[in-house]
Amino acid sequence: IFFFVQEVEQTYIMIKPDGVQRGLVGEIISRFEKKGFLLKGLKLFQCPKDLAQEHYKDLKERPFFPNLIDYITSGPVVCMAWEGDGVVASARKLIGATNPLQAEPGTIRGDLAVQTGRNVVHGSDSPDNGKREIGLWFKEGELAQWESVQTPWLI
Ligand code: RTP
Repeated sequence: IFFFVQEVEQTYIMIKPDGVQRGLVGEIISRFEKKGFLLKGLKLFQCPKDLAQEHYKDLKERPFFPNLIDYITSGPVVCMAWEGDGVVASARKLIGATNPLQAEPGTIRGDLAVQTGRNVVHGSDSPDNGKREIGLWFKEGELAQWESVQTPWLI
């Protein structure tokens, strides 16, 4: 007999250096909290170049890649692991389109940003990438084990 354990979905969300510099950390965290997702990992972190390159390796042939690496390593970022049903797709909706001028009002980028190259936040684009990126940015033991104690109808 095989038991398939349904894993709870997790996504990697990162407040980029412009979000930290502009004092938007609380505002951005608040949107994911209010939505009802569970914060499983959180740290302020100065990203080394090699990690930025690994994280964005799929974009390494793109002309903006060097600028992207300089941007992500230009100051501290806030690394987060968020958990919940459908959290990957839902977080992408909360974040809004890559180009903030095309992001809907009400989304993080739609409300808080104007440039693609300064779009304040990152969110994993699939559950597999969520896993990969959390593994990349967090060491073992940095993620917290906890469940919400709120009554089910509140979350
Ligand atoms: P992210 O990975 O940061 O959540 O962004 P995304 O999926 O919405 O966009 P993606 O195409 O994966 O691009 C990653 C990040 O690269 C920067 N970018 N700059 N034309 C440009 O100058 C350009 N295009 C993309 C953005 O910071 C984008 O979020």
